[in-house]
Amino acid sequence: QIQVEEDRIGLSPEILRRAFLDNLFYIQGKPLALATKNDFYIALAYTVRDRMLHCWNSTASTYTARGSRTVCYLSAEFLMGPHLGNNLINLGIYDQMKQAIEGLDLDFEELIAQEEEPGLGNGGLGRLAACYLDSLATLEIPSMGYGIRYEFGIFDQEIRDGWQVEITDKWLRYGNPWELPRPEWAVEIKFGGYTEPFTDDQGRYRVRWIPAWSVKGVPYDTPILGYQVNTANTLRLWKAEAPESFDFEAFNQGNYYRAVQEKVASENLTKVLYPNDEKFEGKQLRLQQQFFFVSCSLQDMFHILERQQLPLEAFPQKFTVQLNDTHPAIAVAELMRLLVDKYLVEWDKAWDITQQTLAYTNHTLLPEALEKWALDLFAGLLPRHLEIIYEINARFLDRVRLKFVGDAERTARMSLIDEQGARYIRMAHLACVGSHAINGVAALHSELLKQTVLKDFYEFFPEKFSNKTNGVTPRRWIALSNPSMTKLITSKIGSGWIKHLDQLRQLESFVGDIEFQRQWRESKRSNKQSLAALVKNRLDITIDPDSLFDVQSKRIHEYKRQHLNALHIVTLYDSIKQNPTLEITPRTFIFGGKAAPGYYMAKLMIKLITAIAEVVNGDPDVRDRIKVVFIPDYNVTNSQPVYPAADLSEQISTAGLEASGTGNMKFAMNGALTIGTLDGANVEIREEVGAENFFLFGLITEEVAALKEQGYNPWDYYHSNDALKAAIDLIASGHFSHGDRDLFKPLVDKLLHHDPFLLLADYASYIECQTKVDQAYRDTQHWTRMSILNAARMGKFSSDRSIRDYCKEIWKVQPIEVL
Ligand code: 26Y
Repeated sequence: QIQVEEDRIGLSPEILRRAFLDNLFYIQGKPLALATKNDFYIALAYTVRDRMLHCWNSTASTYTARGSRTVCYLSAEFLMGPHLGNNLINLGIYDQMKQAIEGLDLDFEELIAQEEEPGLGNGGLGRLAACYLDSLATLEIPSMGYGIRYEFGIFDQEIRDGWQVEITDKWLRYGNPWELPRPEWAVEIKFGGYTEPFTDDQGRYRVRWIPAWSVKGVPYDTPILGYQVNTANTLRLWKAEAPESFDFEAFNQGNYYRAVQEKVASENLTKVLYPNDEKFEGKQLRLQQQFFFVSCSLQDMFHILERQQLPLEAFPQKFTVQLNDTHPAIAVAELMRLLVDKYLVEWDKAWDITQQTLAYTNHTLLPEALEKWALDLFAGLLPRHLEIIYEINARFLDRVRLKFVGDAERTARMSLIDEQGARYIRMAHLACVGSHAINGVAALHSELLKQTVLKDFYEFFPEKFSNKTNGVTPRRWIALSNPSMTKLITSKIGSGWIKHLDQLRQLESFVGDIEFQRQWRESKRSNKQSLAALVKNRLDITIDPDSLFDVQSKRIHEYKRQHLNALHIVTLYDSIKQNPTLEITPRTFIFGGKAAPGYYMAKLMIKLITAIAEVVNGDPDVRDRIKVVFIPDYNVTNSQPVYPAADLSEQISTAGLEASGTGNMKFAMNGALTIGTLDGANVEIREEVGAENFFLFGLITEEVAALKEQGYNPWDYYHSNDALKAAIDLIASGHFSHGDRDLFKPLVDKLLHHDPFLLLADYASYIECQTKVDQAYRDTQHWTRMSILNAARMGKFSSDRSIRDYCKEIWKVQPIEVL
């Protein structure tokens, strides 16, 4: 019996190996000789999961016993990335397990690479949620992630003939060993129908909602283990299923086919993640998804309250709920409905509870990303919630009128309902009114929020506003992704930095140490070598690890300006063609990123990059000076070898438009230098690493606004800069499109005639800055110094710091140690 226990918890290579073989046989049903790679992966995953389950159980019982206050992080997206490697790091058994597996003559890295990552997010916002879960667990904060278990996550990207092609992400195809379904905690979610007022038997005025249909929400739980602690929190994702019984029983008497149809319809709800980021589409299914996961999660909290026999008033003490953008903002109305209609709490008290419980994070200033639901669509799906929103609005606008007497325009601007023309519900307004705290995700962004989109709200309740600069987890983004640098750093300053990233500052004392510099370069060089091997393997392109690796990887978006980067490449290409003996620092331009399937211009940007790559890489005149690579299917898995291999990180958004950025942090932590605008967290990164270790260019936010104000004309820039004109003309001429002058015309025309993201205005400054990069890279010693200082000074951007700030200033929660 003791031996059985040991096999599930023991950490030595011998026990791990025995446990692995045991799982292979008893879970996958295969002996070593018959097992496939996937069988090995699953057996390995269960071997790791077994070692997490004690922590998970003790965590739950500790929280219950201590009556802890819980952070509930509500997010429509969790871009977790593969679990296996991360869990091995957090358990502290990566090397032991490697030894155990290699002892069986199996390729450990290959088995880790076997995992299909849960791509349940688009980009920055979803990945931030994942980093925050890691830090919450590591900091021993009682917390729960709540979201949607999409059957199909973000699409897989293939590049065919230079264009993006989307392939369905079947991540659950071979099973998911990390989740446990909890059907016993399913909840019912209602939709549609109508409401009617009535007087209850105590003579109270009440409203009854008679919904038209319902679905069942089934929770699937994944343990989230902290780094070298016993805390394992929970990510609870909801799957929609057909209801146990609604009226269908009667309705479907004898109609088997119809009954099955209903089941299919219910399950559609959580089928697929919407692949748009930062572009709102008022689709009914999307609103259903939002309400579904919010209602499931809030009902779950009430069940926990009941199970712990706590009164309703305790709700805001027991739970603090963070809304990750407005995607879960319907929580304001749903929490009010549950309190008022179901639990019979009077309005004012319910409103207190709601406000005290909720807090809202804004992630974007782009007007096209702000969610506003057409009123009739909303009314059709959530008639009772609409009434509640009207009531919230009426009471809120009364207060606005009282504070700003006679300012009818302000009242109209602040209304939860947009009534200029067709009527809409403004979800950001709902979130602001229903929350006690509102934050942006970088200092600049938080300031701009107060000056622009949320100005009226800031003037009305300034005390709600604060900044919480984003961060990323050093566990995944350094310890797991960059083992060579991790080893080197640890050899100098010990391993405390993985939990206390500020300790990286100790590296500063080695910055002048020639031997350390050499080791630093060697580590970077080996990471570049690995990426080069991957590129060779996947794309059959040879890239030189001694060239400067210049990387821009992120969602493809006009405001992120991948096409500005492309203009630089074309400019370099053109100057080599004009002067074939031109001496430049050899560079490899690396791109990665997905375009929203319906975003035509972004897809054309991908085609432009791949078209330039084709010509540049195939031109013997250029050889060995510039290479261009587009890495297909950029996701968490594929990004992990990219950050450690970068020399230069491209963070070149139009100032004022990138709320924070988090890739910028991952690159700098891994020793890349940044070329960037004063935007988002770039501002703070530059402050930390020092202006002399950062390549700054471009207009600042105020200049962008002023230029637009005075009337921006890209045409003038085109005509007054020969290099710019030459680059654009070369694209327009069909040089990169086999003579086709039409292909890139929409892109070129937009730049010449509108250029809403001011590429042409920033071009000269960007090129000049890139020339400085070119020169700086030739001074190897100095570049190495700058690289070390960048990594050494990134402590602020650990998500541990972000989470500590949230805990102290918004959530008011304390760590609870799990023994
Ligand atoms: C409304 C819907 C279409 C929608 C879906 C996804 C709207 C927005 C998004 C995603 C937004 C997003 O990822 N924003 C990014 O959040 C990061 C984390 O805070 C920031 O670092 C990054 O600057 C911001 O663009």
